[in-house]
Amino acid sequence: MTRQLVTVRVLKLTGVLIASSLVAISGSLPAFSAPRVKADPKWVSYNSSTHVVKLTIIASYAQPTYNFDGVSSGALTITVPLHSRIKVTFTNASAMMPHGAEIVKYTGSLPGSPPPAPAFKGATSPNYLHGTQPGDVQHFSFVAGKAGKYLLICPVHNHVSHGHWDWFVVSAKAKTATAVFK
Ligand SMILES: [Cu+2]
Repeated sequence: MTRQLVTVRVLKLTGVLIASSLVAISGSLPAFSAPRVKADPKWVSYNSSTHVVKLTIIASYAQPTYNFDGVSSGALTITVPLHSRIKVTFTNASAMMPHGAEIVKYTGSLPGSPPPAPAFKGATSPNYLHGTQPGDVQHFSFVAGKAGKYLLICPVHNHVSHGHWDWFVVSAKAKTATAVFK
């Protein structure tokens, strides 16, 4: 009896290992087929005295897909108060390819390549058209000076068409900064 139980447990463990391997393999497929891993809510914070938003953006987070903070294609909406200063820590967690970050005005459709200029002065990762190299961490900062609907995009060639974008909203009504996942 005991021996049988042990066998079952080993089989279960093997099953888990196989499942993990499948997840790892499917991670190389487009983002919509990959499991979702959401960011830590602490990655967005707002200081109402200094009007500073601290924002952590990680490209290719937790899985090797075209994602920001784990999600793609508009599944993340970051909202910040109008006139706040956004201090971004941007990490490219991909082991394979460059990724960047840029805030652009939403015009009713997704931008092509090359992308338009940033919506606010300084609202890109450094060298954004070429992206940040795998494993690198960079910082950039800008003032969200005009209310409206914007996109957080990866400006690297054709990445938007692979789903590498999310929403960025500048709100005159917002009292704090938030990140909402679909
Ligand atoms: Cu990208």
